[in-house]
Amino acid sequence: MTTIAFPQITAQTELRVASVVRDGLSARPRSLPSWLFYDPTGSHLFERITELPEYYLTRTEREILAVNAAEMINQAAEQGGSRLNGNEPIRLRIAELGAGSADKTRLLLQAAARRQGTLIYEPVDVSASALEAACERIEREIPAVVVAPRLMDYTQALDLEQASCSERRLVLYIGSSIGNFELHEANQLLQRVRAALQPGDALLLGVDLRKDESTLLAAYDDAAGVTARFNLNLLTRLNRELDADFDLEAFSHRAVWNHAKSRIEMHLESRTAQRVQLPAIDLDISFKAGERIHTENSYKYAPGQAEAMLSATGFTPESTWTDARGWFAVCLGRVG
Ligand code: AVI
Repeated sequence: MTTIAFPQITAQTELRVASVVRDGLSARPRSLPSWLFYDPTGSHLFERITELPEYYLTRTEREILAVNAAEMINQAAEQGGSRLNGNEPIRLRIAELGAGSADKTRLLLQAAARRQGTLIYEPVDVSASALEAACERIEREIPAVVVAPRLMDYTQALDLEQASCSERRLVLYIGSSIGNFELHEANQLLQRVRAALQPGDALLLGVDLRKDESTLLAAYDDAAGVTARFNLNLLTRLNRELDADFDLEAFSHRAVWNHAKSRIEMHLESRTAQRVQLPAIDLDISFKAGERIHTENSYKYAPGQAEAMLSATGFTPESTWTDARGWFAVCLGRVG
């Protein structure tokens, strides 16, 4: 059982929460960053979202991985230029950004373990509890995998240990998490990943693709109301962590398709004119009826867009795997 403690990160997070909430709620239009969703309740609600009938993303990506994991692993290990000498077989070392529950990752780890026997897996996450859950699950289910957790905020800095000369690193950034960043931020993140890698290493990127509006809206406004609870939980978090007095009954969940920007937006809409106080950050806000707090963007990529982003950030796009409906894509980019 791996126990991960890192109190410094908790203190940094508290300061960061106070600062982003003060800035975001004082701005017009008002906004909050989507990483605030993921307190323990929010993480649990997100896991429930991934199982909803309307939320096609996780299921579709899992299907793609289930069919293609062996090919993805073989390609990551065997193609592309090599920095390796002699006849030594190439071993993959797999890192994953935002480990989450590591559910779909198992398919890739199992394929890699079948190919090379044992394997090092480095889940990278800012949440110690998410890392612990991922470690516990992977160590229990795939004994051939040695888990080496990395507690860090990869959106700020990515610091991976140098791989040995007989290893090639494969970084997983799956689950469409890149879609929650503005396009320029997504590019910066990919550049940061590129900078942490060496020639021959590879990135496996999962992106959600554009599709009809009704499918998209249902995925972000499900009939059971789980996504609404996920969105509103952000206010519960501010009540708890910043002594705020948001009345959850006085805000509604809204999911909107922004066609021009090709993204689903989530908002919290004030049902009435009301005042909210956040004494911990010395903020007092007056909401008009109908005024919104923008809480998330989820970009839906055009076919070929992820490959173009990989090219623009120093990777050579080598292969793309998709599902029969063309709803989701997993792309392999190689460091040249
Ligand atoms: C984590 N991320 C990829 C999810 C998404 O679909 O953008 C977060 C989410 N928001 C609402 N439902 C799920």
